[in-house]
Amino acid sequence: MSEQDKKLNVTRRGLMGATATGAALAATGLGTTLMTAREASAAAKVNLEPGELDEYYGFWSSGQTGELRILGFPSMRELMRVPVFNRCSATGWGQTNESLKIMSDGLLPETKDFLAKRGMKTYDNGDLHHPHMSFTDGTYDGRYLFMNDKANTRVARVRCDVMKCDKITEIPNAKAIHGLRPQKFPRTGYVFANGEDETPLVNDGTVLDDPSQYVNIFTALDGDTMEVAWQVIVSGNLDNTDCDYQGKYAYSTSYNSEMGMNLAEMTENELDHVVVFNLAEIEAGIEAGDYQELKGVKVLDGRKGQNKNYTRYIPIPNSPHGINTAPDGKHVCINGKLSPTVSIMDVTKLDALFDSDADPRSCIVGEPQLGLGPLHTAYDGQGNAFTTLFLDSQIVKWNIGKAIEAYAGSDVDPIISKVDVHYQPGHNSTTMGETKEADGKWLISMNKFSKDRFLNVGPLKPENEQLIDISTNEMKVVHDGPTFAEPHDSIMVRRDIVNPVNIWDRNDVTWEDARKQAEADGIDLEDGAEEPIRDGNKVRVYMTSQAPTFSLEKFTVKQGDEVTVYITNLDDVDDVTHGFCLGNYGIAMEVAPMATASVTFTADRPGVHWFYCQWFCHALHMEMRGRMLVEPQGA
Ligand code: RUQ
Ligand code: CUA
Repeated sequence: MSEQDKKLNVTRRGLMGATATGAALAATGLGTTLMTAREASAAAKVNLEPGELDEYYGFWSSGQTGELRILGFPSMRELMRVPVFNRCSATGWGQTNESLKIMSDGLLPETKDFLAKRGMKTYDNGDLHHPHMSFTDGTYDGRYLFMNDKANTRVARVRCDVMKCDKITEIPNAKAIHGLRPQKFPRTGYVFANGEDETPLVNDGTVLDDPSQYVNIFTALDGDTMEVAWQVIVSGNLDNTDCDYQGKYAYSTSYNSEMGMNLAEMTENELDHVVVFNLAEIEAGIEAGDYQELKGVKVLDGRKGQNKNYTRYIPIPNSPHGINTAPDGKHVCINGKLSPTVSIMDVTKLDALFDSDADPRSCIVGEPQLGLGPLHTAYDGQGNAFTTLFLDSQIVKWNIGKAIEAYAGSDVDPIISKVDVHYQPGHNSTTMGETKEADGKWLISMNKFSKDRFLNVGPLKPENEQLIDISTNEMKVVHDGPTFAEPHDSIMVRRDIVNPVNIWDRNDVTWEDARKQAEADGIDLEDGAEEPIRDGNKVRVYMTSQAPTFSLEKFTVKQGDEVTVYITNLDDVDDVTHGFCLGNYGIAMEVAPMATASVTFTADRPGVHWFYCQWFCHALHMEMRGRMLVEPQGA
């Protein structure tokens, strides 16, 4: 425990300390009414003093905005936005050559063709639901973050050293990647990704109304290379996924075992299922050649009734949604959604399902009734679980051990307490809660509706994310945090695990292509070139930036030239980011300390065009500008 943690714990328990904190808050005008000791200590931790740092990094998804967000937690201050699937005006993500390479390299050839016909190199939208960090030995290791794109069936990776996306892979054969989790043990390893929408296996436009030809696909990527390792065909569509702490199994909820195409068909069955994937059996199946190759991927058949050892189907009440492995390494909560129950699966009983064809329900060891609309469960690492109740607008705290006793026949009540949240919670997360190091300090409830909680901003409302102190049995909402469209999920990572750099390493792979091109042109990126390099109608402009100047004050090209501007930022000082914005050409990008960035465009507007630095970098930032002359055709 750190010194700061010890102090906070003492404050929480000690009456003297609490009174002092309460008095201090009252004196600053924050405490207007009498605070309980516990309110005072929680409030003191949420309202950090100016300059004080948060205890946790929060990594937030942004749904249809398509970016990753970094928050300081528990203050809930937004620290950074990391563009991933979206086009970003500030950083040039989706326009610079470096970002376009990352966004397009991993697309399928058919997608590249499809987009090229629309004049695009990549999609510029995405739907990012689930950000998760890479693991080593059951806990976060600070290497990477992985995330899904439901809209365009992709998986992306963000490097935690520079907090930029470095790989995006489109998943073949599957449709709509939704649930996503990295392997926890021994390391990541695999990244598991669920296809939510079922389609005909060969989707060439000849099949619409024959459900027997529709399949759904579970995918494992290699987290190191971001290539698809293998896929398994399953029955029913896949919703959320997680995996165990032994490195043996992954499992996914499935809400449409009927393979229905409309609402009535999809919700017909009383029981849907969880699909359990046996990793060793799948690897052995590939070894033995028991797969078909589809779009370059080895695809195994794990459908119901195939009698293969790749999968098992465990019946679960109607339409389960979230699936969350507890830090005890043994229990997994499957959230009922349309059923008021959470089903507790014991992973140590899964071996028997595969070895001896035991009754699939034999691994369900508890099924407490918790309330209406259970969607996701988080943990405190002390045997308790926190489940969001979407329809009740509540979080319920309950005890896993007691729920198991109750299922076995004793009349204990597993429910400890409930707290109202505002309103309609989807995901919830606890600090370090999806690792074996869950610390039970904070819970965030990610509420889909905010209604009356904030000043009215028109018909489109923010969401509301509520911070809940879970240090005692009675949960306490201590902060409301509005967020824009539409974070689904979040993780809170202890700050000692995340260690980004302050300036780029000049040898970084991000601008490898730029470096190669410069070498071919006989130029050092760090020196720039005094004149544009002409190569037919291709023109390359090499500039450096050092506050408050660009190395070129002007350059000349011809109308119709394809121009590439390379900027290398020679300032190796924290925070001295420059930008390059070319007026009335729709061009803008970020160039962080010691980075190179480049952008290519056609100079089809003759005349003098100013370019300027678009990141406030210096007292003479406004003066950091220059001219591009485009000579008219024929001149
Ligand atoms: S899902 S609200 Cu896209 Cu994570 Cu459950
Ligand atoms: Cu450089 Cu502003």
